[in-house]
Amino acid sequence: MTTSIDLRETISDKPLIGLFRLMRDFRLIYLGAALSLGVAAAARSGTYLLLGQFADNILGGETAAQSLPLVALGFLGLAGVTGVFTFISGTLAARTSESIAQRLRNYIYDHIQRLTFSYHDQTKTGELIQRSTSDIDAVRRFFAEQAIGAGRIFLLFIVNLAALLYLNWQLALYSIVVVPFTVLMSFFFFRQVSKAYEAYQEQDAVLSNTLQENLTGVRVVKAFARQAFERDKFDVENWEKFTRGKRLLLMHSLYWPISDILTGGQMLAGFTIGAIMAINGDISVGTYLSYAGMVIWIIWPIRNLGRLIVQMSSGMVSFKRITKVIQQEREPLCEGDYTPADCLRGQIIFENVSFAYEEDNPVLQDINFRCEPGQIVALIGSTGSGKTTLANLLPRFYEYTSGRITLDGVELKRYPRNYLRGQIGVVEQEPFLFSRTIRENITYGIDREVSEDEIITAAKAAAVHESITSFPNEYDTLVGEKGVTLSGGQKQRLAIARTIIKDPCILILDDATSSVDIETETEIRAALEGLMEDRTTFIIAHRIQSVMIADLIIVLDGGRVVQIGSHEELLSQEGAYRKIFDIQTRIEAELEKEIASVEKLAS
Ligand code: DUT
Ligand code: MG
Repeated sequence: MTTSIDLRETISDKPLIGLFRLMRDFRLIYLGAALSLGVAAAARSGTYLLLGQFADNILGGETAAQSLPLVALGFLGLAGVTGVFTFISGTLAARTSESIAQRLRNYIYDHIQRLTFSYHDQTKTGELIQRSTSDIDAVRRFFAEQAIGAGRIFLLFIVNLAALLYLNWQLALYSIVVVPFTVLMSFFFFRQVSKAYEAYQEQDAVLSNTLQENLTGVRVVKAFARQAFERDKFDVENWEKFTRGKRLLLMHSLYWPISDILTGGQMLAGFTIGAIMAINGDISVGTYLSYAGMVIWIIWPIRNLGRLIVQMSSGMVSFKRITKVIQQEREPLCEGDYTPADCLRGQIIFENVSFAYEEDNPVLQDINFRCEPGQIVALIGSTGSGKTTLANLLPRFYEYTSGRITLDGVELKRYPRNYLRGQIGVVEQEPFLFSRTIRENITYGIDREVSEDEIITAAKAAAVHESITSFPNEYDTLVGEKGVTLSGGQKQRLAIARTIIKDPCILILDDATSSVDIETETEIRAALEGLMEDRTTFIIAHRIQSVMIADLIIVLDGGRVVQIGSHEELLSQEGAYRKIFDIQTRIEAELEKEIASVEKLAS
C-alpha cells in the first residue's frame, strides 16, 4: 500500500515545487525517461549529420556504391535507437505518472475520510469528487505528457542546437532569433490560460454539484413537479461552463496561428540564409542538407514549448486545488491520553457547557446536568433546540467551546476519539445505509466474525426481523440503489440493529423511533429496555411515552436547559414539559374518541 506516505509534506505554495516533491520514489524512473529521450534526440540529430556527410561524399566524387551500405546501416541503426529509446521513455513516464496518480487518489480518499465533521458540513460533495477524479487526472497528465514533454523539448532543442553550432555557428544563431519572442508569448498565454482554466474547473465543480444534488433529491423534484425549474437551473450552469470552455479554447486557438507565423518566418529565414550561404560556397551542400533537417527539430520544440506551458497550467491549477484539501486539518482520532482498560461505566457530568458551530452563534449555552452509570437521560424540546447537537458532543463529533464534560470523572477531551466512538453507539436521526446487503449493513461497525444467530437476535430486538424475512433474499437483500428501497421505519430499525450488535457501553438514540408507528415503537421500546439496562442511554424523542421512563428528563429550548428532572417532578411543575404532556394526552384522547366513534358507526 502506498497510502502510508504522508503527502502533506508535499504542500508548497508553489505548485511546481509541490509537484516535484510528489515525484518522491519515482525520480530515478523519471530521470531514466528523460535520459532515454536525450538518447533518442541525439540519435535523430545523428541521422541528419550522416545525411549531410553522405551528400558531401557523393558530391566530392565518391560513388554511391562505396558508401551506401555503410550509410544505410548507420541510418537503420540510428532509427532503431531513436525508436527504442522513445518507447522506453514513454513507458517510464507513463509508469511514473500512473503511480503518482494512484498514490494521490488513495491518499486523498483516505484524507477526506479523516477530515473533521465541520469540514464536511461546509464542503460540497461534488467538489470533493472533482478533487479526487478530474483534478488528479490533470496531475497525471502533467507527469505523463507535460513534464516529460518539457524535457523532450529542452533536450531536442539543446542537442540539435549543439549539432547546428558544430555544423556552422552563424547559421545556428540565425535559427534561434525567434526563441525569445516565443518564450515571452508563451508566458503571456500561460497566465491567461491558467486563469481561464481555473474558472472553467470552478464551473465544472458547480455543475457536478448541481447534478449531484438533483440526483439525490430526484424524489423531491418529482414530488413538487419542479423538473422544468431544475432543468433551467442546470441549463444556466451548463451554459456558463460552455462559455468558460469557449474562452479557454479561444486562448488555445489564438496561440497557434501566432506561434505558426513566428516559427514559419523563422524557418523561411533560416532556409533562405542557408541557401545563400551554400550558393556563395560558405557552406557545403551536405551541410545545408543537414541543416535543413535539423532546423525542423529546433523549430518544432520552440513551437511546442508554448503549447506545453499552456497545458502545464491545468496540471498546476488542479494540483493547487488538491493541495487545498490536503492542507485541511485532520480529525486527530488517536489524540488523548486516557484509555480505560474496561468498558466505560457511563457517569456523565456537563458543567456550564456551551457550543457553537459558527463563532458568535451559540447553539448550546450553559448546559448543566449529571447522570449516573446506567441511567436513562431523555432530551426533549422543540425542533432546532439543540438535542442532536448535545448528543453529538459525547462521541466528540464536535468539540464543546467552553465548560467541561466529564465521563467517569475524566474530562472528555482526554479520551481519544476513536476509543469513544468504539464505546458509544449512536442511532442517528437520519440513518444512512450503504448500498450493500442487509447483513453487511447490520454488521457494519464490527471487525470480528459475527454469527448468524447474533445478527438475527439484533434484528429481532430492533423489530425488523420479520420485514427482512419477507424479502426474497432475506438477509442477503441488497439495500439502496441496486436493491430494495427500504421504508423510513425499516431504515431506522436496521440502524438500531446495527447499533445493538455493536454492544456499546453508552447508547444514543436520536429520534430513533420517529418513523415507526406507535405499535412498532412499543415493540422496539420493550426490546431496547433490555438493552438499556446497565448502560447509560440518551433518548431524544418527541413523544412523552418515549421519555417518561427516563431517570432524568432535560427540556431544551433555544440551546438552554429550561427544565430538568424526572417525569413526575416535571409534571408537578408549571412549564414546557407539562404543556407538551397536556397537548399530547389531549390529542391522544381525541384520537381515541374518534376511533371509538368510527368503530361504533362501523358496527
Ligand atoms: N445547526 C448548525 N449546524 C449543524 C447542525 C445544526 O448550525 O451542523 C443548528 C441548527 C439549529 C441548531 O443548530 O438551529 C440545533 O440543531 P439540532 O440539530 O441540534 O436541533 P435538534 O434539537 O436536534 O432538532 P430536531 O428536533 O429537529 O432534530
Ligand atoms: Mg435532532
